[in-house]
Amino acid sequence: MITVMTHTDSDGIISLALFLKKMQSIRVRTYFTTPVQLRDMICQSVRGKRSMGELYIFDLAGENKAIYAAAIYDKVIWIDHHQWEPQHVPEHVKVVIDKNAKSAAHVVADFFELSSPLVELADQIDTNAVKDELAEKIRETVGALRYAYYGRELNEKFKKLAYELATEELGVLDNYSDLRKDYGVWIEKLKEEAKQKIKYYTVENIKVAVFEATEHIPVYLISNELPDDVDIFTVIIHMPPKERRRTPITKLEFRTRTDKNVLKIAEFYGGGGHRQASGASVRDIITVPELLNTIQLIYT
Ligand SMILES: [Mn+2]
Repeated sequence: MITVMTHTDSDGIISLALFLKKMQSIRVRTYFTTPVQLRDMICQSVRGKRSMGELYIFDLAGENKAIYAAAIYDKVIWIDHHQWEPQHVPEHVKVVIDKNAKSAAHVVADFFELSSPLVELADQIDTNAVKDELAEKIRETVGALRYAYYGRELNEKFKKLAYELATEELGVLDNYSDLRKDYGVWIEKLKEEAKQKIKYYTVENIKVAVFEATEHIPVYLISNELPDDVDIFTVIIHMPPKERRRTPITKLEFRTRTDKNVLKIAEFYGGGGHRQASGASVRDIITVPELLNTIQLIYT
């Protein structure tokens, strides 16, 4: 049995689609996850299993413990384009990182020697430089699914989309147009809210914009509307506590409009990503004054 763990975003889904194309759409166990949840997910995925089989990981930055966890599988192929350095990699684990690649999908295609129109679309989406209508459709479909579903159901929807994309008959995206319409209405409201709620600060010479939210939002949509001189755009998402989780969790997303290296601040908070787009998940409440202090500490 083949297990795939991939990122819950367009790049992760396209990476999976390319892999499925290579494997001629055989059935695989699929998990959509984030770098923060990856290690737990690997551990959960092997519970009660006698034979592990192969594990493929796409578009997810890792760390040593996640590599050790993954190594319980018989063979591991881990393909990524985030900035991280694997250490102590066992022989049966192959980690391929191209941090200059615009998308993980690109690295997946290179690794499996595939050529596909999906690669260019993933590159556009993952670098927030969408030009083709198809790329926009994929990005919006993924956003719309995430808006309409959650948990196991969302996983099933993402998986279905990946199998559909694997056929490269991109007309299937039209089946999602009603869903995208509903999503569009929500997006417009969100943009309005952002306009009113975003606060601007200046830390020494650094221009900072902050948006505080209480649910996951498509960060690029708001970032794209910001003035060109915003050095650091932070979305602080205060996740509501769950019954089984008493510690508050704050999700942080960082973007820049001026090429400021926002990977640095994500790493400070234990996260990662890219120089121009990064994020972290913190088991604490992060306040705006605290964030501004951190920016001063790191960048001045
Ligand atoms: Mn990516």
